Amino acid sequence: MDEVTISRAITESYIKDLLEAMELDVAIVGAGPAGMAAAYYLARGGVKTAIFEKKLSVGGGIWGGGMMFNKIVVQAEGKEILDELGISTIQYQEGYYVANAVEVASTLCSVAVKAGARIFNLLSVEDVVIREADRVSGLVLNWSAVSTANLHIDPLAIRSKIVIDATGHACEICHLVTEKLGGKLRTATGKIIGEKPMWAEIGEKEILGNTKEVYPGLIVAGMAASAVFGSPRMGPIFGGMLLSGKKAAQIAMELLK
Ligand code: 48F
Repeated sequence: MDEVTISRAITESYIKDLLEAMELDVAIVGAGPAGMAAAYYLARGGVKTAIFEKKLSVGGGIWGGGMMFNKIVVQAEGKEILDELGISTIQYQEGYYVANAVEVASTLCSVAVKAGARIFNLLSVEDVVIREADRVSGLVLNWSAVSTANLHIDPLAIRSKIVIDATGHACEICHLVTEKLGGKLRTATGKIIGEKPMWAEIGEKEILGNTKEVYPGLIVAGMAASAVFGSPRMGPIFGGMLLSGKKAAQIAMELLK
């Protein structure tokens, strides 16, 4: 084995992937449950898609379950997605199904990649690209380590027909659009309304209605959708996140037609 050949193999194949991701149909920000579910359904539908995740690991809030008890709960509709992906669940009571958080995170990642989605970890989205009368048309990327080390290094950009904000509670892409661009979101106020305190039932009920194109070229999914539209948080019930990711994929596919 030759060290330089190993290094060339890694460098060339990574650069090839990155070059291919520079022109996407759908760019997803955040590899939590919503982002990975969206990536899976998009890639399965033949859409050229990639996720950009700022952390080392994918999975977002899945791994920790509820308060580090690494189990998650889904309702019947969410269980259908877990069944489809071959993830086992145990019925706790009627309508409450428990899954192993580690199995959920690793399987979601695996099915998305096997379906053809690319996942780039350690890359932070720090801005959006705007074109055609204020349409979100791409992302501005930098290594997460650059901001951690507070280095002054310019980013690179990719183009994408659609962007999905799946950044969770922080709804970072919607913040960029409103604060930096002064853009009006399709919410009651035109701004980010902000997440409400916990109410699992209402939070889960409202998340699908909140999953939509919130600005031209920008779809919001998962907890970001709840935060943007002012719905309650729901805690460690994850069915809504998976269903929201699936719906975001469907909306993106409609918009791409
Ligand atoms: O937080 P996260 O898991 O969002 P989600 O898919 O799911 C929410 C649940 O985990 C949980 C919940 C369930 O009821 O309330 O909180 O909506 O995943 C978001 C991912 O986005 C990444 C972040 O590291 C996380 O993995 N992320 C956030 N901002 C950026 C980003 C950014 N600017 N660039 C790249 N990745």
